[in-house]
Amino acid sequence: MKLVLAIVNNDDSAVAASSLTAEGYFVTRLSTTGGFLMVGNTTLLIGTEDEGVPHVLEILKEHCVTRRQMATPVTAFGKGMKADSLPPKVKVGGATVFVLNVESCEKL
Ligand code: 2BA
Repeated sequence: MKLVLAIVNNDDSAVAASSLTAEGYFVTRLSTTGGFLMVGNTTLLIGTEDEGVPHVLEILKEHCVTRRQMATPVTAFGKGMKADSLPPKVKVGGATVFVLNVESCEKL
């Protein structure tokens, strides 16, 4: 069994989660915050059998869009960066996905 952990844009998370659910996957949505931009994103947890992973990745790819997002002054100055040293925008997403081995999954 695997745990797919996918960090996605808030705007894509509802449609991605409902498409996964409609295809029979079990999904948990966590509200998370990116350490770089310091804005909200969503982390989806999807526990699935190994053979489900490629399909899960396909669904995420279909619904999670790459965006260019402003690096805000808060982001920069919190790190001691100067405004003129900033890239004006960074490329974010579609999804950052980690696939982890699961030792066991119990529903008690
Ligand atoms: P953030 O940390 O807010 O990062 C947003 C975007 O800023 C990243 O997009 C990347 O383009 C850029 N970025 C992040 N850290 C950077 C750094 N140290 N130097 C230069 N540019 C940097 P994505 O790579 O698509 O990541 C989107 C979100 O996924 C991240 O939001 C973070 O919440 C998560 N993430 C991405 N890679 C991760 C990793 N290796 N471990 C944990 N979380 C990760």
